[in-house]
Amino acid sequence: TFGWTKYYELEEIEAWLDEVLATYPAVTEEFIVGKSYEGRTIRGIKISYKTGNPGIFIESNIHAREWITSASATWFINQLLTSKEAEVRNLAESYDWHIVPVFNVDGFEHSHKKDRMWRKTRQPHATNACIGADANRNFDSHWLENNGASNNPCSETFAGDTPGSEPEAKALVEYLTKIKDQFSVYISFHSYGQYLLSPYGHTKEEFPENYDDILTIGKAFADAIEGLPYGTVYQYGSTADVLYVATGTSVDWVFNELDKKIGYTIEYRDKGRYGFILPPVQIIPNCEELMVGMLALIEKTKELG
Ligand code: 0X9
Ligand code: ZN
Repeated sequence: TFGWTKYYELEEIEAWLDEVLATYPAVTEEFIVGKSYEGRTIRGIKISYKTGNPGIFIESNIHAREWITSASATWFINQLLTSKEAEVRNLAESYDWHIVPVFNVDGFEHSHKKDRMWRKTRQPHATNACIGADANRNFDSHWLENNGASNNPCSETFAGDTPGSEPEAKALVEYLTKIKDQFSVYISFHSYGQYLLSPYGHTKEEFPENYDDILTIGKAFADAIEGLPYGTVYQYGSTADVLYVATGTSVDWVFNELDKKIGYTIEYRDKGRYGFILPPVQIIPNCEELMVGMLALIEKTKELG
C-alpha cells in the first residue's frame, strides 16, 4: 500500500491518485493540464469542500530528479482529505486546492528508469544531440534574459528554443490562463536548499510592489518550520536576491503575466548533504515542515489581505 516511507514511480503515484479520486468523489475531481512530449497525461487533483472558496495552485516535480516534491504533494493531498486536526481541516476546507503532484512526467519516469539525476524535459533538440529543456526556464517572462538561463541545449538550465517550446510548459500556460480566476496563490515545489523563494527571479535590482508583505509571509513560513523540534532553517526572499537570477520560471510567469500577488517556490530539504537524493526517512519530517509552513503562509497571506 501507498505511504511515505519510500519514493514511488509515476505509475504507482497515478494508481494512488485514482484510488483517492474514487474514495473521495464528493470533494475531489481530476483535472488534466495536457500532454507531455512523450504523450503522457499531466494530471492534477482538485479538492473542494464548498463553493466560493479562494483557490491555491500547487505545481510539483517540474524538475525530474526532485523526488521529495511529489512525495510531499501526495502527502499533502492525503492530509487535506484525511487529517482530523482542526487547523488542517480548516485549511483544507477553506480553499479550493489545485494540485499537480508530478508535472514533468517524462523526466520523472526517466529519472526512475535511466538517470536518477535527470532534471529537464525529454523533447529532443532539432540540431543538437542533447535532450530536453529546463521547463522552469521555458515560460514567457523575461525568457532567456540576464543570463538567468542558457541557450545551450546541453545545459541543465537550457531555456528551450522559444518560450513554450516544451509541450509541458505550453500546456500549463494554457491551463492556468483558462482557470486564472480560480486561484490567487501559486506554489511550486522544488528541492533542495531550504528556501522559500518569491519573485522576482529575473533581477535583483527590482522587487515586487508588495515585497514587504511577501517577506512577512516568508518569515511566518520559516519561523513555523524552525519551531518544530527538527530545527530546520529556511531562508526566504526573492529568488534573484537569495539564490540566483533565474528567468522564464513558472512562478514568475504566473506573478507577472497572470497578475497574481502571491507566488512562492519552496526548495525543500536538505542543504546538500544528500541533496536531490533525500533519504526516504526524511520524507515525513519534510512533510511535517511543509504543513506547518503552509498553515503559517496561508494564515499570514489572509491576514495581510
Ligand atoms: O533553478 C531553479 O529552477 C530552482 N532551483 S532548483 O535547484 N530546484 O533547480 C529555483 C527557481 C525559483 N525561481 C523562481 N520561481 N522565481
Ligand atoms: Zn527544481
